Amino acid sequence: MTLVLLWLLSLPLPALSEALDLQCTLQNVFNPGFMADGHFVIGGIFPLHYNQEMPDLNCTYKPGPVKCNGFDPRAFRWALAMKLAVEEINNSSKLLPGHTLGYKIFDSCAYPLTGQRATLAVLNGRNEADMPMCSGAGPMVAIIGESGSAQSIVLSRILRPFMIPMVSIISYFSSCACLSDRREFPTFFRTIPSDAYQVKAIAKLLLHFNWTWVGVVRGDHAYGHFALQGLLKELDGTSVCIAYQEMIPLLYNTRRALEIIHVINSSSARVVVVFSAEGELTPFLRDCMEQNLTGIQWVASEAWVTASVFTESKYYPLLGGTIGFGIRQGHIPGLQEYLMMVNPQKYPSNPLVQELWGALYGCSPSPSSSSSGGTQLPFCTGQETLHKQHSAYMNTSNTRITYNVYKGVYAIAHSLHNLMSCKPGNGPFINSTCTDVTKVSFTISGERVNFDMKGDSIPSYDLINWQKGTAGNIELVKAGIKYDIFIYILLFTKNYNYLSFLTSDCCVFGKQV
Ligand code: TCR
Repeated sequence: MTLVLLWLLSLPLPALSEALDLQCTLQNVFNPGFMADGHFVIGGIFPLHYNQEMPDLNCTYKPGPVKCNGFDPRAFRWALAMKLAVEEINNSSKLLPGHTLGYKIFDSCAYPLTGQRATLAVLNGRNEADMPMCSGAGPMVAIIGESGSAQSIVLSRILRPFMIPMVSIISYFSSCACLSDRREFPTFFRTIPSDAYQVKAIAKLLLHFNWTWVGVVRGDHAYGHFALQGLLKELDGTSVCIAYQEMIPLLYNTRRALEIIHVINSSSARVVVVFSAEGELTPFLRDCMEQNLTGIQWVASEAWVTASVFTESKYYPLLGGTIGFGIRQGHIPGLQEYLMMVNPQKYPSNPLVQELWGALYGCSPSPSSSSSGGTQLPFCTGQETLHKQHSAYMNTSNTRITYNVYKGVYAIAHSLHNLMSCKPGNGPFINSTCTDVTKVSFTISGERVNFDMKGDSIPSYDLINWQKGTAGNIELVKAGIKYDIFIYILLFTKNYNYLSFLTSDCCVFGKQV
């Protein structure tokens, strides 16, 4: 802290004012990936890169800009789903007639600190009076984001002191039960169910299969922490006991991973519940493979139970039989065609589209850009055709998170629509006023969407089981196939046993049962 202060004081005056002048410059150094004007603007924050390179902060010279590495085509698909939804709404004569939505989409690099910068950048220029130099757009009404719970906590905390009640946050995959606390996160909503329901379901699953001795591994973040606490609470007083609780460190290190693998190996518990996101789990599972870990029945949290990176055949001995609850999927009409229309020729000055080409084809349509490692990629025309095999970007067969993003944008549009078509004196709130945007309810892709008092959506999960595919790869199979499991049924009729249809031949298991 003192060092930073000394560094600031040692700067010549113009440099000092430059360092302190945040007004509007964020917009320049931190450009939105996509933006469009409208009567109302929606911000979007997506983890368009896997990670970021921390600038050297030794305070002997001005730190360089943050560099984000590892472009994520899947997150790019989420961002485009937001853009598609906005464009659909703007073309609709029924929803928000006479008004347009604009958007500004930013990258959080899957990291809370960069997410914080993205939040400030989204808010910057919120209205002309506040930021005269950053004019041009309508008022910011909501933010679609953030991704991980840790990032959403940061985002909500930044917005809260400004008391901007209109700026609601609608997250597409922050599932931490902690975010349901209305006092702490008053404007937070989400289109993913709270983990409070998932841990109830996992506890039921363990009891259903009589898996009474289990280990738990979790990531080092709000998601992992609260999911573990929730599960412990659900299992309290049942016949299931926890053999160990281990944490994969945020900054992955193999030494610690080997210790965890040793604990798993030497415990007699053969069932391991893992609350982790796919990115951080990848190096851990690679180390598990190297250590030849087998015979484990993995219970996957929703964040990795549908992760396509683990479906290669080499993972079968380790992961075959994995079971867990995945969030409901939904169909987005026209998404595939929309994604196919994106190419570097159409967006010549958008660096993200250039990076998409780098990630999908290993080539660069602009001679000056290079890959994340700094090496020059071979040149390509930008006219290459997108195929179904570019699955990280093009796979729209079972959209879950993408669908959550899409639903979030529609939720905002319906709220605004209700707000504007409400007649004063006929509104549903105190003194029949029309002020609450939170009471929104609509149908999309055959699903009724609404939020409870805590901003949570109605939970519904698919039970997913990893079975051997014909090519030796892993196939994600919906166990009890015909059924979607609507867990909320259980919550309202307490004794409803929603797993009762699962017979012992429903699934493949990773351990001898
Ligand atoms: N909630 C996690 C992050 C996460 C995720 C995902 C990441 C969830 N589902 C799917 C990638 C893909 C669930 C969190 O941090 O809240």
